[in-house]
Amino acid sequence: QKSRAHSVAILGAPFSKGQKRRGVEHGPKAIRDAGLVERLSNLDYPVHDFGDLKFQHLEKDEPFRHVPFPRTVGQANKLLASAVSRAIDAGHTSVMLGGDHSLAIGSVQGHAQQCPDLCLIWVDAHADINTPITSPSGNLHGQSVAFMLKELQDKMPDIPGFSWMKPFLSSRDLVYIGLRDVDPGEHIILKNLGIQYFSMRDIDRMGIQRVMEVTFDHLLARKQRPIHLSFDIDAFDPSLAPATGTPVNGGLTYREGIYITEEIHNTGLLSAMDLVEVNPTLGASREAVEITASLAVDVIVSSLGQTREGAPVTYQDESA
Ligand code: Z70
Ligand code: MN
Ligand code: MN
Ligand code: MN
Repeated sequence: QKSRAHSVAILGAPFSKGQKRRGVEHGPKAIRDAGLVERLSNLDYPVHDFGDLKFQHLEKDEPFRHVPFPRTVGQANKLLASAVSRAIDAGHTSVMLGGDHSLAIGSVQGHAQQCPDLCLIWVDAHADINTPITSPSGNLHGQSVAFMLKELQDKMPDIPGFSWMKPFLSSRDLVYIGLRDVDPGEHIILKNLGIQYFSMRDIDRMGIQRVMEVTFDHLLARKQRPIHLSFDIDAFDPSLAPATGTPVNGGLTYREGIYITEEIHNTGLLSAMDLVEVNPTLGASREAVEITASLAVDVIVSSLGQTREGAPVTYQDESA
């Protein structure tokens, strides 16, 4: 499998109002401090770090029902969507550093502005597919996918802050990997829409290699298309990724997580990715934060082509 030598755009998204715990807005700094740019420069790509987006925090932002900060989250995602769209348009592979997972709304929407036929791989302990009606918490980071899906359009109320976007993704163009904490309303949606998902139980039964085969059969058999990878660090077992807001026992091993990203790289189709929910204020120790951030870097460099088996020598030649 060959992949075009793309440049990489890093977009920091220091934002936490998609959930109620502060601190996840420091995720981009923690991931950069863990050596992201140096590790990427070992690969064959030019890396453009565009720094952190500057999000506004609105003074007046009344909850919508029990959903907090709807306008702040909507406006942040609008800004992020245009940044991702510009990065893709300029020929980069977009790497968005969160921030909480509500940011996937803007990241995937901005990617879809340039690549309307994209497909989405969502690696997470959670399905993040509650509607504002089904959500037990109200938190928008548990609702990101519901904003994207065309099939949920008439289940979604008009939420202030989101009039700039319309649902753009079909439920058959989405696959989940790593689920183990799914709310009752989410389970009904997954089943009603026939969404392809692989829970941790499915990974136990099938093995990660078969899970990835079926994932690509489902998404790519009809045609090759750009992939958006949205990776929530809480997909990993809490022993590997302790510094996150909602750790759930029984998560991905290191090798399962890296196998997922190696296989995605090997398709040659990765076009944008998110790495979200690293919260450096939640680790029990400095080491807990550092292993979480370092794991995030491993996920990103593996998605972009770092291999465990080494690689042939390549020569830097921009004219090639
Ligand atoms: C729950 C909700 C969630 C991440 C928690 C949890 C969602 N289903 N996502 N942590 N990353 O509030 O909707
Ligand atoms: Mn998530
Ligand atoms: Mn999660
Ligand atoms: Mn090159």
